[in-house]
Amino acid sequence: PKTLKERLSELVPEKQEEIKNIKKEHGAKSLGNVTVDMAYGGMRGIKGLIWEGSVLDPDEGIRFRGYTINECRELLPKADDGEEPLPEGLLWLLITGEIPSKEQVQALSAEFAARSAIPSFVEDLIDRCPNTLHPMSQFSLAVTALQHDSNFAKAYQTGVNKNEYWLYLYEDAMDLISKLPNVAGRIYRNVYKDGKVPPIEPDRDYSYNLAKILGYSDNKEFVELLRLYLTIHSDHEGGNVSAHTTRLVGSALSDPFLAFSAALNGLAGPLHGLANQEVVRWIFHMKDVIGESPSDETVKEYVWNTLKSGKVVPGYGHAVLRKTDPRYTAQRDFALKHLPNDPLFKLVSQLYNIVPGVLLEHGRTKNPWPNVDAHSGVLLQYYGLVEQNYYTVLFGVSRSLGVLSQLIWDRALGFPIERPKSYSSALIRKMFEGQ
Ligand code: FAM
Repeated sequence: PKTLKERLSELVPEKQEEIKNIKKEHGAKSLGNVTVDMAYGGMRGIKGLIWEGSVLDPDEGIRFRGYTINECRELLPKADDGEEPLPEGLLWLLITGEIPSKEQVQALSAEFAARSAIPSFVEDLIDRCPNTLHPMSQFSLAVTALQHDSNFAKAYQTGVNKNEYWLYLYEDAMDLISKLPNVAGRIYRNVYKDGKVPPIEPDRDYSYNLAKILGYSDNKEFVELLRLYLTIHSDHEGGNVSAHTTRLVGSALSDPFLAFSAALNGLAGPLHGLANQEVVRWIFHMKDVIGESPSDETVKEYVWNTLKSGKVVPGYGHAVLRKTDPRYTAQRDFALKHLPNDPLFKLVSQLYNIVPGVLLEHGRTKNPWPNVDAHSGVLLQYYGLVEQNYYTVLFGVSRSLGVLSQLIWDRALGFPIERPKSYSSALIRKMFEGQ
């Protein structure tokens, strides 16, 4: 069977041709109007990006290359000992648009393991971080430092032809994804354990190896959870902060390490990826205030108190989604199967029954339903990975799959440097009030 790079090499010229034709046929057509409100409102609703790997429907949620999460769970290859999809297969799907064979996925697992070592100076850098430095900051600086060995940056310096950019970008993307378990695992072991990092096993899958580095691979269910987790957090179309940042920074021809570390800094924000940490913190605080098994009434009051004190309810709401996030539902399915009687899961379920009603009554948020972050923490807690400040690192490992897949295509398709136009408020007034 073909390797991912071989298949991609066949697809690149086809896709280049397709885009040329799309631009010729439809290039002058409008994707919609841009209003002054949109310019002030975080560009919400402006259709101004092309993103091949996934499209987010407000009601149905994400589809990866046209496949829903449930379809991916069914169709993507599984490990011999598992039922959840292997994220290696999702990467193949995101890059090619095709469902890979089990053999092809196994080859990717082996490739990731083979490329997984990180330079000793990056190990030293991580080891020298104080435990009080947030894991996401350590993650970001380690990924920046991996830039040292960027194939793309080197090729650019030696004056490679731009038609070949994507080949080097591909190598960097594969290197970066492969090295993330060693980076993320080292941070975890340093901050929360004794600093000893076990080796990657060359014949195991990516999620198993990540679980092993973290110290949880003896639990098969946890490995399964990671397979699901890494699959569903990978990509959420192009406009979210981490995806758009990767695209934006990469468009300056900064290499993938620089682009992805910038994305991690965005993912570390509480309105984006840090929300999974915030959800657990908020639920623990709730338990402290109203007890382990509170009545619906007291939960409702706690939610109202959060809103009245001018804070967001973490894990609820979304800029695009208008229904329950299918990534939430997939994790809920997992919990119903593996931990139906867990008290924390019961609290999360109780919140699911109560929060949307409160948010609707509050009347501000456009989407009262839970997003992916409302559920991920409780699953990790159950298996003993209780350090919630670490959770966004796992989100980051997964997000690499989506954003780097697209970055390969950005260069293969010759997308230009991003540079939208901005106006000042004075100019807006001049334009519409004629002053
Ligand atoms: N709790 C309280 N208020 C909320 C809210 C929530 N969960 N979600 C939205 N609002 C407020 C929002 O702050 C805004 O208030 P103002 O009018 O006072 O400015 C108003 O409702 C309208 O906002 P919106 O249009 O519904 O949402 P946005 O598109 O501006 O923002 C989110 C989207 C996700 C940033 C927002 O819903 C939020 O802050 N949620 C909580 C944090 C969270 O869970 N983030 C994770 C998102 C996730 F899926 C991810 O990136 N991983």
